[in-house]
Amino acid sequence: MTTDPHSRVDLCEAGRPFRVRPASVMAVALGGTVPAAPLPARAADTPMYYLETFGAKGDMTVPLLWALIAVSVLVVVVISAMVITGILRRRDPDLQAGGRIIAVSRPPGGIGWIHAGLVLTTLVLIGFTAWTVDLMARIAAPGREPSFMIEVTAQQFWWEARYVDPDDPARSFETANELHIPLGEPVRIRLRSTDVIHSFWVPALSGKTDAIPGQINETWIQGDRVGVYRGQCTEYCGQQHTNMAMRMFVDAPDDFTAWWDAQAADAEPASPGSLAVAGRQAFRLRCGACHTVRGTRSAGEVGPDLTHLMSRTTIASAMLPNTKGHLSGWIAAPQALKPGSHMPDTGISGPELHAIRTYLATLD
Ligand code: HEC
Ligand SMILES: [Cu+2]
Repeated sequence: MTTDPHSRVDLCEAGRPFRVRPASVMAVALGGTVPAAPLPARAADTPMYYLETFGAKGDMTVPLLWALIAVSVLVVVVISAMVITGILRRRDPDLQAGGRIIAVSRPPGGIGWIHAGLVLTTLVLIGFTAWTVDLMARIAAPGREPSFMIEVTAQQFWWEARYVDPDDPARSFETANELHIPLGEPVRIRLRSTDVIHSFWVPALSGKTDAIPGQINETWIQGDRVGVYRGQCTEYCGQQHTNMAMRMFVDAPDDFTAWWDAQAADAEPASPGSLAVAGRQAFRLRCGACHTVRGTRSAGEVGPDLTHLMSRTTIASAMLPNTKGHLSGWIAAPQALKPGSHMPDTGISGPELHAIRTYLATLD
């Protein structure tokens, strides 16, 4: 069994073709912000595209990026023009005038160009160094203190996310691979890794921060447009590095609060006597050692928390859409879909699979 490439979650999210909006690119390059044209929800959906950003942190970084691109292009153009001019204006000296060999000589005055070039390059480099250092200081901390924190633990090959309510520990909860943040609010991200070095990156919102075993790295993120943004592990971490993606939802404040409330709740108990109850028992035996469903006796810590699995749009680190078919395929043969992932093929029977899937469908 192989993965059908068309069944994967589209890189461009929501099937939206990759598109640069020149007006916003210019505005950003000139140090401004993206014009806040009223856009329908999800219009900010972008693929792994970082030249246009939708969050305070990314917005601060992008002018430097454009300036570096502009200077690099300018250098290539100027150098190419000089080389071409030199070739066209070349005069072949007559090296053997009257049978005598004449040494090649350089016309005087050329050294001035070299000095000018050196001075100019040095000034430009110093300028960019100063800009970079200043920018790094400005993006080190958000403009105001974040109201909550997400503890993200990178694992081969998925993202564990623990939302921490600073005032009410009972409202803290765990989820995986699909993160939600409220519109226009800075959120602190505390990064850990349990195995190898990974790196957290949601290009349209902010730069990269490594997740290093034995170390805690902190960063922050902010989304200023409602939408879904793709994130990706950006430090090679093993066989399924490519499929270690994530989806970051920037929600309107009310939607975010509703999402948090739903996530913090335990799973609804399955109705007695239903197939879902049989499924829950099979799940506890087959899957409960690795997966938690809050409110049940399954409390494994190896894989993603599945308490509200159905609230997620994708599974297996944004690799597959969360549909009935993909979910069945994943449970039956994770190693065929994502070879090397840490979920083993459990060899369950057809009826067991049916019961477990029916049970999982109740976890919304
Ligand atoms: C040995 C531990 C282990 C066992 C047993 C196990 N899983 Fe998993 N499971 C994982 C890991 C690890 C992942 C993350 C895989 C990845 O994305 O790379 C995962 C991912 C999943 C996901 C996707 C979750 C998401 O949001 O991405 C589902 C659904 C799932 N498992 C269901 C099951 C079911 C049902 C069973 C029992 C038949 C089961 N698992 C047994 C470890 C396990
Ligand atoms: Cu990784």
